[in-house]
Amino acid sequence: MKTIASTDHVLHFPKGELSGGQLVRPYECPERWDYIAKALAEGGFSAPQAPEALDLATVAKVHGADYLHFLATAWTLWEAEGYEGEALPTIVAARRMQQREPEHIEGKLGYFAGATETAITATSWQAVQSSAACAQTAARLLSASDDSVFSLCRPPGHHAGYDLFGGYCFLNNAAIAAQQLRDAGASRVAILDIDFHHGNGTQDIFYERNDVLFVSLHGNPGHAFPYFLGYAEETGRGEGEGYNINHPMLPGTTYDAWSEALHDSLKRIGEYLPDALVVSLGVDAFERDPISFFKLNSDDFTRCGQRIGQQAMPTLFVMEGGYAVEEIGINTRNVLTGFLDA
Ligand code: OKP
Ligand code: ZN
Repeated sequence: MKTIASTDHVLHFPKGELSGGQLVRPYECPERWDYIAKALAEGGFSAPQAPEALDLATVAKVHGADYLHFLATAWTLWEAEGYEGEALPTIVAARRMQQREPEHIEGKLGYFAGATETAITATSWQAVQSSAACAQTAARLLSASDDSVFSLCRPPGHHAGYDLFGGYCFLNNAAIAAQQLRDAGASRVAILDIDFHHGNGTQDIFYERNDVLFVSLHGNPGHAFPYFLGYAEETGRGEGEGYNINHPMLPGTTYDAWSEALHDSLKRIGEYLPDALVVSLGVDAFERDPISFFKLNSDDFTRCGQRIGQQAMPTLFVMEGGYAVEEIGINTRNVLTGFLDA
């Protein structure tokens, strides 16, 4: 299994994340990438390959043009105001307010904010594009001939909606991979999201489409970020009706219950007969993750990978979350080795 990764990830590392009423060192930090790369090398995986250039035409099929223009110019506009800190949204386009993009950068940040913890820095956009390029390159390899590929994306992507950033995400790497697979000839693509958090951005992007099935296992939105999406009754709309499946689970969920949802998800995915599977691979369902509440242990991640491997589908793993930094490498590698050993 090849790994696609870009050292550009270091270009996105805000000094502050708004958490617990403070600006703290972000949970989503560059060491996450280092630990994963190290664990893969120690596990005998081949050295990561750099991505090809990102094709923004593919990105423009899953994100709005105004949103992409905002991401590309946000820092310049922010800096021009003479602000000292990093660009953080302080207001959002809430209920009963105009959904209209303002001229001022403060307003633009709020208009495109899906959450307010995530800062934009001078070099974030380059890191974000390189992260998406990893997913797109991995998808090209899968379309060409590889059976499975791992895209070591950082920053992650599954909270990035059609025109929303937040939850550490800017471009939806898994969605870009799925779109790339479609454009290269796949008739149907399934996305399995096993990150602890609901992939609200991915759901948003494909909610009215039946060519991409989205299935997610995550913390119940009544208790967990992103709080405002991810309930079981969200099943898709229009042509997409029936092609969105959510498995919300409560605090304390262990592998016994979690794996039942996994088995159900993979059964539904099998029935969909996809030409390819994209796995949004977060390992924050881990029992010692600092911001999550499931109870999977490191061996459970191996079992999870084995179960995914039993589908025997062309599979692209896209890195999402995981914040128990010292264990993120082992847990990620366990999923991949479990998959390969299935
Ligand atoms: C991104 B991914 C910490 C709260 C964190 C944002 C979580 C984003 C998770 N005080 N809220 O899905 O792993
Ligand atoms: Zn997560």
